Amino acid sequence: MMNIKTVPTQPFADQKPGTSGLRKKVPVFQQPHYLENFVQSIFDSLEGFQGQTLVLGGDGRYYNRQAIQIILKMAAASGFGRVLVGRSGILSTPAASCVIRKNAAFGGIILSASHNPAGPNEDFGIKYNISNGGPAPEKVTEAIFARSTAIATYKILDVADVDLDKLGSFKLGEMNVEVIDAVNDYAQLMESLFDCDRIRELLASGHFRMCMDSMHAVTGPYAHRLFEQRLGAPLGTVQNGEPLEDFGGGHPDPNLVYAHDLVERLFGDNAPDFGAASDGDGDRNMILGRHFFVTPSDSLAVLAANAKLVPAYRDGLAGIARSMPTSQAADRVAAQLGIDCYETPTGWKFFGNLLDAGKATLCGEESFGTGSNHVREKDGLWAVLFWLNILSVRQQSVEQIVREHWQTYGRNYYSRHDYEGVESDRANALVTDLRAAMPTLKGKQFGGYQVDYCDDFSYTDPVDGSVSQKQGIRLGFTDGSRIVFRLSGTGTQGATLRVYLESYESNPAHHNRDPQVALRDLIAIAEQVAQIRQFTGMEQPTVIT
Ligand code: VG1
Ligand code: CO
Repeated sequence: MMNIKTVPTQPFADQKPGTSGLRKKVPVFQQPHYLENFVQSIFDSLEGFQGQTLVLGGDGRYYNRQAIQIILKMAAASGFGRVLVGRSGILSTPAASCVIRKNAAFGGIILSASHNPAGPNEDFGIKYNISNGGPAPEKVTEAIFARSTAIATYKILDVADVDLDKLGSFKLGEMNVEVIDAVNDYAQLMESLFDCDRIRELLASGHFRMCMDSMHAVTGPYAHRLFEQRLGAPLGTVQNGEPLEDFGGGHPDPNLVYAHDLVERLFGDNAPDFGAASDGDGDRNMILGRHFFVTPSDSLAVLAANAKLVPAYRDGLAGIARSMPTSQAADRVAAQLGIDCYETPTGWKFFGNLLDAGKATLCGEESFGTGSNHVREKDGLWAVLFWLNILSVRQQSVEQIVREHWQTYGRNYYSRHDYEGVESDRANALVTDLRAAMPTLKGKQFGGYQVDYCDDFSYTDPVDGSVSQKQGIRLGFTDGSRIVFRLSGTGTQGATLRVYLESYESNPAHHNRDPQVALRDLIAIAEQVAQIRQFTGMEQPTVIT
């Protein structure tokens, strides 16, 4: 006899998903009914899942296990036929996408706040992915939010917690739960895409040294299995490979600021040839060569230009897609290849339709995210393997490959300046003022730069025609340089202002500049136009990438 409880509840007003799901501090999620309300709102906005499969897993952060117990009991009460859950509740974001696709699941719930710090007073997050394995499109997230503002009850099975640490299946009410190996399907997929023999030769050669920093987040088990067990890299190649509930107290955001241990090694004496890091949930990546940093925007362009070296992309790319603030380096490769380049709003959910429709093969964001049509999420370890595949074929250093790329296509100098923890009112006031100034900026001269256009980016999805407005204020100059302003949609405290800066340099004699120097004039223009210091009360950005 199934014991389904119907629990009365009241709406919470703050369950609007952001760029990538709902993210809040753990104590917010721990409030009675908070998580349950959101999960029931997801289920209530879906149709036709009775008897179907749900995939469930997370990045292993604090509250992951408790949340999974709750969601399992709610899925059983709502009539799912089967839940595939990663052992110990672990699935990286790209692995969850892979498992959804491979098992033709109805959808998936991913528990993650990505790179945001984890722990009892840090961040937690939840998002829903649809049957293509990708983040729910805005239409769905809006329906979930609408439902969350009206919810009155949720259903949950009244049973004891289940054991998630043993592989195998069991019944929860009438629903099957299968505890699966979190790595298998994903590792198989990776091995089907790349030239593993060559990568193995490279890694086992003894001439090439690699260092992978999993930052005590979810990719540890994946990286150990792939690099050390399957591809022959020496033990110790993966560092910080044990996922911890608080990520070891760190901030698993793979960039020059937060991945400092790795950066020190790659820029130190006797540095390895190749370094990489991934984020909390495994969808981001940072690529380093010896004494060399690859900008994510450049990484996308280099992957695209070298895609034919990888078995999965040997027949060429259908197209490339990048988020609007991402540099235009990939556009130049697309032009050369004679393929389309799409410009989407920030967030991976906007790539799904392009990938499904076969319009794009590779996608990327400036925020250390790259991916392809192999899943419907950005994929950190995929990008690392892609680079290894290129390195193994070209037998050049990371730096040589990027420098040659710049010689061929020119260099897009790029940087993002983040102002974190700004008071929300002040950040909103900055944006309001900037919007008001927009009409006066076109044609204006700032030193050597003339404003070509100024707008608030609006995107019309070429597949389903849906429109997303106000996706970032763009200031484009006649020489192709750009400044973009937008507010983050993933933070949990105050507001984060992001300022994206880009300029183009065709002359190889000028490819050696520090981006902060090359972009100095644009940085000053951004300040002049948006009065960043005055509005934020900050003298400089909190993070520069
Ligand atoms: C940020 C990035 C965006 C990325 C998103 C989710 O969003 O800028 O490119 O898709 O995080 O990535 P925002 O709204 O804070 O700028 V993850 O790895 O945090 O899931
Ligand atoms: Co992430």
